Amino acid sequence: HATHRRREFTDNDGHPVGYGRMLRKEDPRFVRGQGKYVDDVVLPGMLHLAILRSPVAHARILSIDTSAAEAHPKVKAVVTGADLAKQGLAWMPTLSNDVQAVLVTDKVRFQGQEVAFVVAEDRYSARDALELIDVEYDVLPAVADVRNALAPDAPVIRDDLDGKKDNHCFDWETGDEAATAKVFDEAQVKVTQDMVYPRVHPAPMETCGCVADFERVAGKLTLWCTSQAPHAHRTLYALVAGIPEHKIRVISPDIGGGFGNKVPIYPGYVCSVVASIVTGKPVKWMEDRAENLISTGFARDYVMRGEIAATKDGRIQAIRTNVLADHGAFNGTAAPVKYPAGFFGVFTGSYDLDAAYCKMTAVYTNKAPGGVAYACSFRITEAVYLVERLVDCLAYELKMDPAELRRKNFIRPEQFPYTTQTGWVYDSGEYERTLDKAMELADYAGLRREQAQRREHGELMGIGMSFFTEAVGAGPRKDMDILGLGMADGCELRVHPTGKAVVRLSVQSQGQGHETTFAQIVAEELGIPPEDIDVVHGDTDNTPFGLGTYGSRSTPVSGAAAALVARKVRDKARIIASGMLECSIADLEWEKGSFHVTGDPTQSVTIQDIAMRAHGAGDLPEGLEAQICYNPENLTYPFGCYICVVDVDPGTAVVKVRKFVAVDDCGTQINPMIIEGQVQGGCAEGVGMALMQMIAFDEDGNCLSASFMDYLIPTALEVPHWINGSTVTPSPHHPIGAKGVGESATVGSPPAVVNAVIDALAPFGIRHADMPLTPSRVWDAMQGHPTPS
Ligand code: PCD
Repeated sequence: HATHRRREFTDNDGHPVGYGRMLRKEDPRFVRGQGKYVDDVVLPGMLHLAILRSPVAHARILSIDTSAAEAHPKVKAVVTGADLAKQGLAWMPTLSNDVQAVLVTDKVRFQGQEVAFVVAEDRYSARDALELIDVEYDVLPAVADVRNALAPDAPVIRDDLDGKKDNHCFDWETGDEAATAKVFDEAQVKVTQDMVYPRVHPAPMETCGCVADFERVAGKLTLWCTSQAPHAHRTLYALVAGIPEHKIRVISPDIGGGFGNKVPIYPGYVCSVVASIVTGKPVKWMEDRAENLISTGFARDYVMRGEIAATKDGRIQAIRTNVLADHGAFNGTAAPVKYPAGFFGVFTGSYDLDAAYCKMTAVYTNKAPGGVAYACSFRITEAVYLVERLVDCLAYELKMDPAELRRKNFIRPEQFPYTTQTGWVYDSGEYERTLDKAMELADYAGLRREQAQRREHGELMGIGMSFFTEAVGAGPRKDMDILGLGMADGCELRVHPTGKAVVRLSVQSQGQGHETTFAQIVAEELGIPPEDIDVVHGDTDNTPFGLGTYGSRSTPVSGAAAALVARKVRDKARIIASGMLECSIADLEWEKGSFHVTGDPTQSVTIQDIAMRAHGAGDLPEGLEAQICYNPENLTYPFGCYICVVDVDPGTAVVKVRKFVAVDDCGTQINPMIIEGQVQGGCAEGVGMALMQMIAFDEDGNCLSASFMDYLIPTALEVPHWINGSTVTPSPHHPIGAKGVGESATVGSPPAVVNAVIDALAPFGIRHADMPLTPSRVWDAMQGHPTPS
């Protein structure tokens, strides 16, 4: 593993180069309030767009009267679905080959759906004018509970689809049904558990929005947009709106968090583009918080029945699951097309099984569309929750320690690369080492002793563990594309004459620190200090094509591209160096940003010398630059072990997370400080999902979680001081051995927290209760009747 060796070295002047805990280059800008977000874009003559949203979940539109709004002195245009339909723009494709209404033409299908828009001189007038639009709704019964969606008398939501007579969306299965049934039939121990992963929302700090500027003379559209995938968005606008692709420029400036929420194309973006074309002026649209929560991509919403089969002494043999998936009114899931259930197939977890099977039924409901991968590489969060809860249920029935049960069933190091029963090829892993480290950091044995003592006094202390394996870095082009666009990434690198460099990425950061870490990757390969390397991203006119940032794919895909493009530049530098040192290429050795003649370190040239020479007088054919496109051969499979300790107040049922240990293995680490930040943020989100959050609906389809008064975001008060640890098991197929990590904690932490709460409630004979474990739900569980979710 020579290429995986950590080389924390300094350049000739003693500056650190390459991997390590470097402070983030972007932070001086952010902490001084100098970030430039979409809402900071102000153009001359810019107009403002506001969207009228449906107050009801399911209704035919009988009439829309826009005359009063049009008469408002500051209003420039009012547009309805009927107007868009005339241009063939009333419907748009979703990322999963469904269609979604841009503005309602026939009937409303979820509360908050886009009905009309107003363009006015300022934001306030646009919003005021919404109130002047008169819409007559003929309200229909709504399907709000996924379990009722397929009832024979359920109202048909998608009657726009040809011949559609029910709310069925798709069926999907994976694994071997017969082989799994056989294992279950013969198994000594079988445990079945129903569980719900409730609908949650990414709720990034910055809501979605854009500024569309269509220049009539040039015929060019510039769209500043909160997008996690500017290149993919550009191509889709070109295909749908018919504007030639080179006449569209998508700029994703600083983004205040994405978490999957900014992957889809929302009606608001399309409306803004239309508005700019119609008015000939730049048009800004920014959602408010309620709009973001009720209408943009939700996540999860899986109703799962899990079954686990094992021997009496705790060898897990098979897992089987049946899932009812709520996809809302339009299937807006963002996942590679061949994977309608995302990467849910990894529900076999970190364990060596004999068989596995999943059957899934997806349905439409009168709820907002989505199914985005909220800090989750395409449904891995649901998969990990399922298996990690099931393992704890099994431990409960076998009266075994959950940590030992896991250890006993791990895929062993010598089994990698390991093909799971559902066909995923895990690249590398050393699970036991990570488990040991977490148990040591948490003092697991000590915690169990303390728990036993506290229980004697009626105290409810719980210890929960989860061990997860993720599949991130989509993905191999042969299997993975989104609407026909293969999931490879480009990268371009130029070294300027003075030895400073610029690297252009096709991915786009939403706060992860790419300006730092991608400079570090190039620095590691070229020996140029990261401070001297500028990272350009988020502008389709200035970066190579690629599929964007989600599913923790930047490091696995673009990170590989950055390393390889730097090696390509280094190969060019080597040729130039051989000319400068008048020796053959084979006689050159590379070290710390310089080449020297083998056996004579005094005969050397630095990468900076070479850069100047590459651009100097003489007959060298080209400068010092390169470009590549990287198509990953496999996904990367990071893993980790999380241990959570909670105390439940026996009088109020309030859960307090007291301690949380997270040991992550993401292969080679570029910046351990950033990795810890990623993990801590994701753990906080996990505590939120496990204990506080849910996008809830009443039976009429009214969204009950449309503000942060109802949809709770964990703060420093609700989370403990995190304890981070790591192990390093490089990916064998990634050029620098790195795996993704951005979503590991959101994936791994909810089951750890829930397992801890259930463990605390053991004295009540509780085996399961559904998230979010709010005081009322925990209280109900303590009374012996967990709330049905
Ligand atoms: N890293 C390092 N090393 C390794 C890995 C990694 O250092 N080995 C680092 C990098 O570089 C970056 C980070 O870390 O910086 C991350 O990475 P990744 O894993 O590759 O990822 P990305 O792609 O970059 O990103 C993405 C993610 C996601 S996906 C999400 S959700 C979230 C995360 O990211 N989001 C966010 N994180 C974050 N952070 C912030 N701040 N913000 C945000 O928004 Mo999805 O699918 O979209 O749902």
